[in-house]
Amino acid sequence: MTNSVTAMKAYIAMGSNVGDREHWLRQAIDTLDRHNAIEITKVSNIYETDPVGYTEQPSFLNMVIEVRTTLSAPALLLEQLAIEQQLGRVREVQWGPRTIDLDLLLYDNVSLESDLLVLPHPRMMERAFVLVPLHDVLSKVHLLYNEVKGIAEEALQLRKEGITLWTTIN
Ligand code: X6L
Ligand code: MG
Ligand code: MG
Repeated sequence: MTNSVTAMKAYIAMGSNVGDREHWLRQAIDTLDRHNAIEITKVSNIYETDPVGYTEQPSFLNMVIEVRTTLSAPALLLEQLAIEQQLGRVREVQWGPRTIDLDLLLYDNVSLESDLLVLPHPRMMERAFVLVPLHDVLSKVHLLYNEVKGIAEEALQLRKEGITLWTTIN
């Protein structure tokens, strides 16, 4: 019954490369924040990044948020998927353009591998578009902080994945 009473800290990566990208990011934040069991506690800068994986698509805006939630990790993931659908995400091409993508990176210090969800996110340490905004918001006492900081600072310096600061949300 742990998760029904205890708020857990989680980190969610967000990306958009269709239409008014900043609008979709703000809509996703607002929708998460309106959920009774989710509180937004930190919001990273927004970065513009070159598409990775499938490169023939528009550039992305990427950011990461920290939330506190009484939802379990699978329940939080389902909420993220619901928001992707509410904001008009249509899964056409794998790795293709999307109004909004919400990826659960970290949930407390949980490690898990189920068919639904793998935590920590298995590819997060390889992606500048995840690590640079994660470094903005990750708790300095988190087990991964020093590793994230080192990779993120170098990636931003080298403009890995074309990463550049887009804007800072209030
Ligand atoms: C080889 C093969 C090397 C595949 C990389 C990397 C595939 C990332 C998919 C890969 C490979 C992904 C975003 C993106 C996507 C995003 C930026 C993905 C899934 N999402 N590029 N590409 N931002 N900049 O949010 O992450 S598609
Ligand atoms: Mg993604
Ligand atoms: Mg995703």
